[in-house]
Amino acid sequence: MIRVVLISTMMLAVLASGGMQAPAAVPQALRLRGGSAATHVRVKKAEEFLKVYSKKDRLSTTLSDFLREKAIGGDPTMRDLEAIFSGIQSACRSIADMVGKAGIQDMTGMAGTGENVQGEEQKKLDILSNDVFKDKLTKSGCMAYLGSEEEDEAIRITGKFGGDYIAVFDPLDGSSNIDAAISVGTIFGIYKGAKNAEEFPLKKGSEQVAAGYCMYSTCTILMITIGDGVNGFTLDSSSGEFVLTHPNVAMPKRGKIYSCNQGNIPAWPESLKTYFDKICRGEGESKTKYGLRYIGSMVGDMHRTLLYGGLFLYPADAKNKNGKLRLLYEASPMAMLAEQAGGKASTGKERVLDIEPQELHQRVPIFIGSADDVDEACKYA
Ligand code: AFP
Repeated sequence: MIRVVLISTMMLAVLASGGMQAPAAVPQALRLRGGSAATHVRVKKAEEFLKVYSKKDRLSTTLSDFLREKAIGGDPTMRDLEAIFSGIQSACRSIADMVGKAGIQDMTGMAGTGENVQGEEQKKLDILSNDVFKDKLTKSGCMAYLGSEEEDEAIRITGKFGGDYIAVFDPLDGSSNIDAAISVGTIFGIYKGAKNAEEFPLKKGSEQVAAGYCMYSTCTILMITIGDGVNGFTLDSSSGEFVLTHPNVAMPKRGKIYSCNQGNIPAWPESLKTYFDKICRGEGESKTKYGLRYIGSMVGDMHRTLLYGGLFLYPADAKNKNGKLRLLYEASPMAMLAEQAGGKASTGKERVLDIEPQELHQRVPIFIGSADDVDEACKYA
């Protein structure tokens, strides 16, 4: 009976018209509940009809629905975040499209613009992704400053689009992998309170109001936190919507995978070499034998670590005294996601989110992942 009530009169009328044959016999259960043969046929037909377009497609929660629901109630920060994420979604859709078509549209390879402020050569897609991300964030109307991996200095947003927020981002992290069609991603952190700042305000990661990444891989996934857990949304290419596919992500307390550039091991401190020797033999604290997975694209390596657990690290070594990864637009956003999913992120000496940044492109060593794995590794850092 409940199902009968749920089906609208209009739908039933449509289904009932069309020369359906009455069934030979009314099932016993329906007769006992007083249902007629015609009702039975209509219900069955409606059920078949509803299966054609699956419930998942009709009633899925999109990122826009998710944020709208949180904004109901009037929290002004949530209303701003809705606008900011609308820009981020739009930028990520465009970047996913460009990444997918890179080979066809001659967008692979170097841009020929020389090295950026990090001393790294820019790829064509670095420049294009940066342009898209800047444009969409600016048009959110919420931004006061944008700090990008691809820009030497932070950009001040004034005029009609000027707002109170700071976005720091790496528009296409792991772009050295692009030409081989390996996973890459966009990483971002969002801060508040910059409206009247004369200079780019450098804030600790713990002050982020939101953070996330978008991974461009076998599918496009946007993982976000607004400070109440981590949720993941997969781009449905037919509707263009990011659909909630990974609600309330919880990282396992311990994993059995480690992820690092093992080519750097000769330059690592001896204590860290000892740690890896132990976990590879199953002689670490968990007595589990660990395996190595390394993409060389932080978003891909962190996505796996968030879902499966384990440890991702880029420690300081003899060559990279401060590690390689950038505090503001790589380490801090990932640290917020890790902590919000129940994991940890440390430099080996202190919590990543507690570091007072000194400059936009500052580098920092990082140990990030399952809480127990990070704790154990930091004893050897
Ligand atoms: P690219 O953007 O130059 O490919 O660098 C990627 C990255 O910043 C980060 O995503 C990786 O985890 C890390 O560098 C890989 O560094 P190695 O190539 O030294 O392993």
